[in-house]
Amino acid sequence: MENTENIEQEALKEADAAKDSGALYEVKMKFLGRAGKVTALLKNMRAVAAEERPAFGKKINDLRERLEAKFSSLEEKLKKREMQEKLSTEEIDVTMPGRRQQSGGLHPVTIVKDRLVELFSGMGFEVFEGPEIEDQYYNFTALNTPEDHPARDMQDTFYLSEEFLLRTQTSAGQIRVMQSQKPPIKIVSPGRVFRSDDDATHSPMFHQMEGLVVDKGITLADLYGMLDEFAKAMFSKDVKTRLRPSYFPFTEPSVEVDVSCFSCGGKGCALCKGTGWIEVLGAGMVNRKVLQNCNIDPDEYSGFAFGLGLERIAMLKYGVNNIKLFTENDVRFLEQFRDERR
Ligand code: 2U9
Repeated sequence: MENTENIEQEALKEADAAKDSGALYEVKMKFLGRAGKVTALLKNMRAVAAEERPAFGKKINDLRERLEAKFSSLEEKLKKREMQEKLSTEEIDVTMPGRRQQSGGLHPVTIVKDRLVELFSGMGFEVFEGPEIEDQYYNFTALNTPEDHPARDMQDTFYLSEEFLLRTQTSAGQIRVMQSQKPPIKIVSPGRVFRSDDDATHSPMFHQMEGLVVDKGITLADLYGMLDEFAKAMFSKDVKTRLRPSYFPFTEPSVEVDVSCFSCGGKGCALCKGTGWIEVLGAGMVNRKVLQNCNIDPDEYSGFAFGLGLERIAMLKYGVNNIKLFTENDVRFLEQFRDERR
């Protein structure tokens, strides 16, 4: 009983001496906390004679209530004082320059992709994105690439197993569309492709966009007209387009597509290496064998296809001289495209 009075005096004294709400909290814990002195008294109940226990218990509970009331009134006072102190010492300098909100921007390859999707959607193409992991059949066999073609070589293609590989061209996915849909087919496929290739203009991962049109009566003239529209919209309305003969297993005839140099207008400069022309993509009429592989009768239907590298287009459009810049993600490079829209 005596002990409780001493403890009360001690608690009141220490509480009054607390300089701030933090110190007060410490005092409160010292007495009322789980390991506090008042709590310890309750734990000592056993040492008290049975007939005195009710009176003793009440005494401690009363003490606890008195102390709690004391602590909360002191706490309120201290907190109020602390808030006033804070308000009178802290100040806001409204003349300070604001922190600039750094806004992000789109990656140049995304900008080119979006622009192309917009352009081809406007011409009635649908977007189809196939899987990045393909098998030999879709990536090569269906596209008329012979068993011994160098493109199939381990040195050029990343194999995951004997059968599965990382697609080297998005046309692999377009085969699936041809097998599951009847013509007319009019699709573009943007996406990542992978080739074991590595220098200033080639990267083991890059982005392509391939297009495919299959219907009755499609000719090379349709391809040429469409490509000419594409080149004018993508580079400049003054550019001219020309086709050169080429070879791809999946198209016959195959062409390489040049645009007149949009930097010098065709007179010859560093960008076009003095030739006046810049190669931008490959294309051709879908090989009869590819149509047959997809159960499309080549005597009834014909089609054209084209493929372009998004990094290549971005390099030409924005004057980028190394393809690695697109994957390094150096902010000093990327921020130059922040306000670029197309
Ligand atoms: C199907 C059949 C044929 C797509 C085509 C090219 C020509 C071409 C290159 C451009 C730069 C690849 O990324 S690159 O290295 N592509 O030259 N691509 S024809 O032909 C197809 C597409 C789909 C069913």
